[in-house]
Amino acid sequence: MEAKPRERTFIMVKPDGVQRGLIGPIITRFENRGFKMVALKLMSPKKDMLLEHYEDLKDRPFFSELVTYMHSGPVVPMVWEGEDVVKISRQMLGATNPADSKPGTIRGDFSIDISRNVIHGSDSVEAADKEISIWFAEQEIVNWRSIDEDWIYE
Ligand code: IDP
Ligand code: MG
Repeated sequence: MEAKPRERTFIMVKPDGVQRGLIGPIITRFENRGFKMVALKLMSPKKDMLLEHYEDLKDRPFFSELVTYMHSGPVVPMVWEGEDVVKISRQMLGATNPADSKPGTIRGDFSIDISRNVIHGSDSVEAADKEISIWFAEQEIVNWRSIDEDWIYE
């Protein structure tokens, strides 16, 4: 059955997260929180997609090493849906630098180095819309109603 889409965000397990077997644990956290997955795939990203995805950071000194890192292996892009999903996901990810990420956050539990911080999450609804359109075609996003919906939301 179809449902009216709630807010959406773009989440991606980075190459280190995939290599370290963290796809499952990361997905579990989003499922456990009550968010709904509406798109998922495993892929080797094209460099052009990474340049577009990280366009805002192109003048930063770490940009070329960031693109090399993100291009170093398969990634798992996803779209998750739910009330305030952008803001809550950022809290679940933790700070960009794992040294500042609180225990209990994904980066705070699974990473140490800022340039190997296992996961990406959109920082605003506008960024989410842009990022979703870079990584997914319209027909790859599935509009479905979860049976949990009536118990997660009032
Ligand atoms: P975010 O991923 O928490 O949104 P951004 O500032 O958007 O953080 O940076 C994007 C990604 O670039 C980070 O997740 C991290 O992988 C990388 N990055 C950010 N700052 C640094 C740095 O100072 N050195 C190396 N990599 C960095
Ligand atoms: Mg960012």
